[in-house]
Amino acid sequence: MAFELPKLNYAYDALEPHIDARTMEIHHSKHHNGYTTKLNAALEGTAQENDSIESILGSLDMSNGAVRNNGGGFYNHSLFWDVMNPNNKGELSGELKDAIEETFGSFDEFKSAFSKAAATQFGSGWAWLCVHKGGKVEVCSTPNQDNPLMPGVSCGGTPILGIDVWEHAYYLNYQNRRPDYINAFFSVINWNEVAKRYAAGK
Ligand code: MN3
Repeated sequence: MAFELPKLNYAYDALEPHIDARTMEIHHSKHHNGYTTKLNAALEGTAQENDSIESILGSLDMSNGAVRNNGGGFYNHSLFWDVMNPNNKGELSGELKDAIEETFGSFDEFKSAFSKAAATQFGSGWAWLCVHKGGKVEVCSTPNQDNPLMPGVSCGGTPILGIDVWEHAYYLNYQNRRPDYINAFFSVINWNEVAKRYAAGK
């Protein structure tokens, strides 16, 4: 069964002024759609074409560039849309808050570590908050469309929060000011969704 471009749970302009509507529209309908289409083409007729994306990435042959790039792109963007919320109603609380404070000392120190990972990822890539079995959290970054589910990539574990730092994610609104985009991202994080992913992945 082919993968489908997931629908957003909000309108393209719902994250303004933090992320502009034009960026969201191109990012979702062009970039994410392209990864989805190319992933399906790469999987068609292979033994993995009915597997879950998590299973495909977890057992990935890293020399398979088509599945690595497009499977990563499909998964990463699907997560990215879900961990944002225009209403920003969720608050960091409960066991995820405890885990973040245990690892980083405070929310502000976590924000600093995550922002630094995102700002210093050279070129295109992603920064992540991941959970390991047992509940410990970790921040890391990956180049291109790699992610921590892939064998031997960065911090491992299950990504529960991610920010796209490819220029296509922010250039229209922020040009070269990646740190401003990263800071704005913190205004639209859907902590309820991140907590749900933490509970499932710990
Ligand atoms: Mn992108």
